[in-house]
Amino acid sequence: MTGAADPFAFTAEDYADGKALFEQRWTFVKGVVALEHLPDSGPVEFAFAGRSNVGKSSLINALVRQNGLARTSNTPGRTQELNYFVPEAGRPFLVDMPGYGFAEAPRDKVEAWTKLVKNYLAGRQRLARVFLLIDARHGIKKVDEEIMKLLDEAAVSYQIVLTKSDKIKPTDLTTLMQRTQLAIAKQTAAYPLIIATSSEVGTGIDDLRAQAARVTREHS
Ligand SMILES: Nc1nc2c(ncn2[C@@H]2O[C@H](COP(=O)(O)OP(=O)(O)OP(=O)(O)O)[C@@H](O)[C@H]2O)c(=O)[nH]1
Ligand SMILES: [Mg+2]
Repeated sequence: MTGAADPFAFTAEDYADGKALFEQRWTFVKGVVALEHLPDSGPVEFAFAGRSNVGKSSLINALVRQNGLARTSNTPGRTQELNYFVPEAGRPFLVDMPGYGFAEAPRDKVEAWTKLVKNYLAGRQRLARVFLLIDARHGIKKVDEEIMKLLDEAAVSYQIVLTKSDKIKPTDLTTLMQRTQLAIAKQTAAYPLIIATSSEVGTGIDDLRAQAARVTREHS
Protein backbone atom coordinates (compact mmCIF):
# COMPACT_ATOMS: atom_id res chain seq x y z
CA MET A 1 0.00 0.00 0.00
CA THR A 2 1.22 3.44 -0.77
CA GLY A 3 0.30 6.44 1.35
CA ALA A 4 -1.44 9.60 0.21
CA ALA A 5 0.24 11.29 -2.74
CA ASP A 6 2.85 13.89 -1.75
CA PRO A 7 1.08 17.21 -2.39
CA PHE A 8 4.37 18.93 -3.17
CA ALA A 9 5.69 16.33 -5.62
CA PHE A 10 5.69 17.40 -9.25
CA THR A 11 3.44 15.62 -11.72
CA ALA A 12 4.16 14.73 -15.33
CA GLU A 13 1.90 17.67 -16.23
CA ASP A 14 4.03 20.07 -14.14
CA TYR A 15 7.21 18.91 -15.89
CA ALA A 16 5.61 19.12 -19.33
CA ASP A 17 4.25 22.60 -18.61
CA GLY A 18 7.62 23.68 -17.21
CA LYS A 19 9.38 22.54 -20.34
CA ALA A 20 6.86 24.26 -22.60
CA LEU A 21 7.05 27.47 -20.57
CA PHE A 22 10.82 27.76 -20.50
CA GLU A 23 11.57 26.50 -23.98
CA GLN A 24 9.87 29.55 -25.42
CA ARG A 25 12.00 32.49 -26.38
CA TRP A 26 12.31 34.89 -23.46
CA THR A 27 13.10 38.56 -23.82
CA PHE A 28 14.00 41.47 -21.61
CA VAL A 29 11.07 43.84 -20.98
CA LYS A 30 12.47 46.64 -18.83
CA GLY A 31 14.68 47.55 -15.91
CA VAL A 32 12.97 49.32 -13.03
CA VAL A 33 14.80 51.60 -10.57
CA ALA A 34 11.79 53.03 -8.73
CA LEU A 35 8.42 51.60 -7.71
CA GLU A 36 6.49 54.08 -9.84
CA HIS A 37 8.03 52.54 -12.97
CA LEU A 38 6.72 49.03 -12.26
CA PRO A 39 4.48 47.70 -15.04
CA ASP A 40 0.94 48.75 -14.06
CA SER A 41 -0.68 45.93 -15.96
CA GLY A 42 0.53 42.48 -16.85
CA PRO A 43 0.67 38.85 -15.81
CA VAL A 44 1.69 37.23 -12.52
CA GLU A 45 5.29 37.69 -11.49
CA PHE A 46 8.01 35.50 -10.01
CA ALA A 47 10.79 37.31 -8.22
CA PHE A 48 14.30 35.95 -7.71
CA ALA A 49 15.63 37.37 -4.48
CA GLY A 50 18.73 36.70 -2.43
CA ARG A 51 22.06 38.04 -1.25
CA SER A 52 24.35 39.65 -3.79
CA ASN A 53 26.24 37.05 -5.82
CA VAL A 54 24.01 34.13 -4.71
CA GLY A 55 23.31 33.30 -8.36
CA LYS A 56 19.95 34.93 -9.16
CA SER A 57 20.78 36.04 -12.70
CA SER A 58 22.58 32.76 -13.46
CA LEU A 59 19.53 30.80 -12.34
CA ILE A 60 17.25 32.74 -14.69
CA ASN A 61 19.63 32.03 -17.57
CA ALA A 62 19.68 28.33 -16.62
CA LEU A 63 15.88 28.17 -16.51
CA VAL A 64 15.45 29.72 -19.94
CA ARG A 65 18.67 28.15 -21.28
CA GLN A 66 19.63 31.50 -22.77
CA ASN A 67 23.05 32.45 -21.50
CA GLY A 68 23.37 36.19 -21.34
CA LEU A 69 19.64 36.97 -21.06
CA ALA A 70 20.30 38.17 -17.51
CA ARG A 71 23.75 39.66 -16.90
CA THR A 72 25.94 37.85 -14.39
CA SER A 73 29.26 38.65 -12.76
CA ASN A 74 31.84 37.51 -10.23
CA THR A 75 31.41 40.85 -8.50
CA PRO A 76 28.54 41.12 -6.00
CA GLY A 77 26.24 43.98 -6.97
CA ARG A 78 25.95 43.27 -10.70
CA THR A 79 22.17 43.54 -10.99
CA GLN A 80 21.07 47.00 -9.85
CA GLU A 81 17.49 47.20 -11.15
CA LEU A 82 14.37 45.03 -11.11
CA ASN A 83 14.82 43.40 -14.49
CA TYR A 84 11.67 42.05 -16.12
CA PHE A 85 11.66 39.11 -18.54
CA VAL A 86 8.73 37.69 -20.51
CA PRO A 87 8.16 34.59 -22.69
CA GLU A 88 6.56 34.74 -26.15
CA ALA A 89 3.19 33.68 -24.69
CA GLY A 90 3.21 36.82 -22.51
CA ARG A 91 3.01 35.24 -19.07
CA PRO A 92 4.42 35.07 -16.45
CA PHE A 93 7.03 37.75 -15.83
CA LEU A 94 10.32 36.72 -14.22
CA VAL A 95 11.89 39.48 -12.14
CA ASP A 96 15.65 39.39 -11.58
CA MET A 97 16.38 41.50 -8.52
CA PRO A 98 19.36 43.34 -7.16
CA GLY A 99 20.89 41.46 -4.23
CA TYR A 100 20.80 42.48 -0.61
CA GLY A 101 23.71 42.34 1.81
CA PHE A 102 27.28 43.15 0.86
CA ALA A 103 27.87 44.50 -2.66
CA GLU A 104 30.75 46.17 -4.41
CA ALA A 105 28.92 49.38 -5.26
CA PRO A 106 28.60 52.85 -3.74
CA ARG A 107 26.79 52.78 -0.41
CA ASP A 108 23.98 55.16 -1.37
CA LYS A 109 23.27 53.07 -4.46
CA VAL A 110 23.12 49.85 -2.44
CA GLU A 111 20.84 51.52 0.09
CA ALA A 112 18.52 52.74 -2.67
CA TRP A 113 18.18 49.36 -4.36
CA THR A 114 17.78 47.53 -1.03
CA LYS A 115 14.86 49.81 -0.24
CA LEU A 116 13.40 49.18 -3.69
CA VAL A 117 13.76 45.41 -3.23
CA LYS A 118 12.04 45.47 0.17
CA ASN A 119 9.19 47.72 -0.97
CA TYR A 120 8.63 45.62 -4.06
CA LEU A 121 8.62 42.35 -2.10
CA ALA A 122 6.26 43.61 0.58
CA GLY A 123 3.81 45.41 -1.68
CA ARG A 124 3.55 43.84 -5.10
CA GLN A 125 0.03 42.53 -5.60
CA ARG A 126 0.62 40.23 -8.54
CA LEU A 127 3.69 38.56 -7.11
CA ALA A 128 2.80 34.86 -7.32
CA ARG A 129 5.90 33.58 -5.54
CA VAL A 130 9.31 34.75 -4.46
CA PHE A 131 12.13 32.32 -5.06
CA LEU A 132 14.44 33.10 -2.18
CA LEU A 133 17.91 31.98 -3.16
CA ILE A 134 20.35 30.71 -0.55
CA ASP A 135 23.96 29.82 -1.34
CA ALA A 136 24.40 26.13 -0.47
CA ARG A 137 27.87 26.87 0.91
CA HIS A 138 26.57 29.42 3.41
CA GLY A 139 22.99 28.51 4.34
CA ILE A 140 20.47 31.04 5.69
CA LYS A 141 22.14 34.21 7.00
CA LYS A 142 20.83 37.00 9.17
CA VAL A 143 19.97 39.21 6.17
CA ASP A 144 17.99 36.33 4.69
CA GLU A 145 16.08 35.98 7.96
CA GLU A 146 15.15 39.66 7.77
CA ILE A 147 13.75 39.18 4.26
CA MET A 148 11.87 36.06 5.37
CA LYS A 149 10.34 38.04 8.22
CA LEU A 150 9.30 40.79 5.82
CA LEU A 151 7.67 38.24 3.51
CA ASP A 152 5.93 36.48 6.42
CA GLU A 153 4.54 39.79 7.64
CA ALA A 154 3.38 40.76 4.15
CA ALA A 155 1.99 37.22 3.62
CA VAL A 156 3.86 36.82 0.34
CA SER A 157 4.46 33.21 -0.65
CA TYR A 158 8.15 32.39 -0.88
CA GLN A 159 10.18 29.27 -1.52
CA ILE A 160 13.78 28.52 -0.66
CA VAL A 161 16.00 27.63 -3.61
CA LEU A 162 19.52 26.52 -2.75
CA THR A 163 22.10 27.60 -5.32
CA LYS A 164 25.59 26.45 -6.33
CA SER A 165 24.90 22.91 -5.09
CA ASP A 166 27.79 21.76 -7.31
CA LYS A 167 30.13 23.49 -4.86
CA ILE A 168 29.37 21.25 -1.86
CA LYS A 169 29.52 17.52 -1.12
CA PRO A 170 26.25 15.54 -1.42
CA THR A 171 26.34 14.66 2.30
CA ASP A 172 26.70 18.34 3.22
CA LEU A 173 23.79 19.15 0.92
CA THR A 174 21.60 16.59 2.70
CA THR A 175 22.47 18.13 6.08
CA LEU A 176 21.82 21.63 4.76
CA MET A 177 18.44 20.58 3.34
CA GLN A 178 17.41 19.17 6.73
CA ARG A 179 18.66 22.22 8.60
CA THR A 180 16.91 24.58 6.20
CA GLN A 181 13.68 22.60 6.40
CA LEU A 182 13.72 23.04 10.18
CA ALA A 183 14.54 26.73 9.86
CA ILE A 184 11.50 27.44 7.68
CA ALA A 185 9.07 25.21 9.58
CA LYS A 186 7.67 28.12 11.59
CA GLN A 187 7.83 30.73 8.82
CA THR A 188 4.20 31.30 7.97
CA ALA A 189 4.60 32.30 4.30
CA ALA A 190 7.32 29.78 3.39
CA TYR A 191 6.28 27.10 0.91
CA PRO A 192 7.62 23.89 2.47
CA LEU A 193 9.39 22.41 -0.55
CA ILE A 194 13.06 23.37 -0.87
CA ILE A 195 14.69 23.00 -4.29
CA ALA A 196 18.46 22.49 -4.56
CA THR A 197 19.91 23.79 -7.81
CA SER A 198 23.08 24.30 -9.75
CA SER A 199 23.01 26.64 -12.72
CA GLU A 200 26.45 25.33 -13.58
CA VAL A 201 25.56 21.63 -13.98
CA GLY A 202 21.76 21.83 -14.28
CA THR A 203 20.71 20.23 -10.98
CA GLY A 204 17.13 21.05 -9.98
CA ILE A 205 16.40 23.16 -13.04
CA ASP A 206 13.60 20.89 -14.30
CA ASP A 207 12.03 20.96 -10.82
CA LEU A 208 12.16 24.73 -10.62
CA ARG A 209 10.67 24.95 -14.13
CA ALA A 210 7.88 22.60 -13.04
CA GLN A 211 7.31 24.66 -9.88
CA ALA A 212 7.00 27.92 -11.78
CA ALA A 213 4.66 26.34 -14.33
CA ARG A 214 2.48 24.89 -11.58
CA VAL A 215 2.15 28.21 -9.76
CA THR A 216 1.44 29.99 -13.05
CA ARG A 217 -1.32 27.47 -13.76
CA GLU A 218 -2.76 27.98 -10.27
CA HIS A 219 -2.97 31.70 -10.97
CA SER A 220 -4.72 31.40 -14.33
N1 LIG B 1 29.73 26.94 -9.38
C1 LIG B 1 28.65 27.69 -9.58
N2 LIG B 1 28.77 29.01 -9.74
C2 LIG B 1 27.63 29.73 -9.92
C3 LIG B 1 26.35 29.13 -9.94
N3 LIG B 1 25.43 30.11 -10.11
C4 LIG B 1 26.11 31.25 -10.21
N4 LIG B 1 27.43 31.06 -10.09
C5 LIG B 1 28.49 32.08 -10.14
O1 LIG B 1 28.27 33.01 -9.09
C6 LIG B 1 28.59 34.34 -9.51
C7 LIG B 1 27.42 35.25 -9.27
O2 LIG B 1 26.37 34.88 -10.13
P1 LIG B 1 25.20 35.89 -10.51
O3 LIG B 1 24.17 35.08 -11.23
O4 LIG B 1 25.72 37.10 -11.19
O5 LIG B 1 24.67 36.26 -9.05
P2 LIG B 1 23.54 37.34 -8.65
O6 LIG B 1 22.85 36.78 -7.47
O7 LIG B 1 22.71 37.67 -9.83
O8 LIG B 1 24.44 38.55 -8.20
P3 LIG B 1 24.06 40.14 -8.08
O9 LIG B 1 23.31 40.53 -9.31
O10 LIG B 1 25.39 40.80 -8.00
O11 LIG B 1 23.27 40.26 -6.84
C8 LIG B 1 29.01 34.21 -10.97
O12 LIG B 1 30.42 34.18 -11.02
C9 LIG B 1 28.40 32.91 -11.42
O13 LIG B 1 29.12 32.29 -12.46
C10 LIG B 1 26.27 27.71 -9.78
O14 LIG B 1 25.20 27.09 -9.77
N5 LIG B 1 27.44 27.05 -9.60
MG1 LIG C 1 22.30 39.45 -10.71
